[in-house]
Amino acid sequence: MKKPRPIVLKIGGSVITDKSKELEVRMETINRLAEEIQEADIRKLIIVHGGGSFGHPFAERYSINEGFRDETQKTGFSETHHVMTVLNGLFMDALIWRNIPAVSISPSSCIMTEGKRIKHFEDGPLRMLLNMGFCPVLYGDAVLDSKLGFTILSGDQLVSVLAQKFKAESIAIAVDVDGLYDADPKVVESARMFSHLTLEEMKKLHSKLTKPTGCDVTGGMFGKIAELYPAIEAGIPVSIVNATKPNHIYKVLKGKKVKSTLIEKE
Ligand code: IP8
Repeated sequence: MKKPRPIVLKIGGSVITDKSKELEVRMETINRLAEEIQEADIRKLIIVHGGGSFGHPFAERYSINEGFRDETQKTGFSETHHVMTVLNGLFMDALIWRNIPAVSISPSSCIMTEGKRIKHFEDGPLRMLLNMGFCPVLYGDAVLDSKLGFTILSGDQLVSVLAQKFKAESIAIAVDVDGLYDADPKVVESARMFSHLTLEEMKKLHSKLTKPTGCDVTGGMFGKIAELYPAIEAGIPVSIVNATKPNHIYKVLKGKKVKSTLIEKE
């Protein structure tokens, strides 16, 4: 029997937190998503979540993304990592109380970047967890960088690397809009949503995509998609789906039809 390939699910910070208020969690959404994940009962699932109103305001306050420049940033690095563990803890609670064998993996303890790109990844424990049927959960984090001292690793770069490393079957990106639009649907009423795009079409569209709104040090939707190109190039399809709507995550995990944008190599 063929070994099942994992699905990588990224849950955007704008879904599980309220980005207009610092450290504001959307606990109801977290609980509903945990229920949908439990219901879907995926054999191999890796979850990554974003920083939202936890990681981003702290990363910005202390310029963590720009690297180590002065001593005062050090507690900022600690705070940024710490608030991410707090958000992660809330998410882990919701998963584990629903009997999902989820195990949190802190990127700052197993990943180092070089010039903001993942260079070292101690992936042995993650690999074994996955093979044993656990559900590893990672998140965007403050990490050490061999050139810059430290930086911010976005959940999206992580998703792309994980999907390629573990030969994922697919990637699901959970956001707070219905998919990819030719303009920001929260600003432009007539914005048109794409239900299917090839990588080529995607690249052409690139410059028109929504720029980040609010506080997001890793580039919002624009940065997200660019990070996924290598994974799409490797043949891994990406679905962008609205996780603020009930059952959308359940459906995308089960491969059922749901309003979303599918991006494929060809
Ligand atoms: O929300 C960034 O992760 P993202 C995490 O996936 C931090 O871009 C610490 C700002």
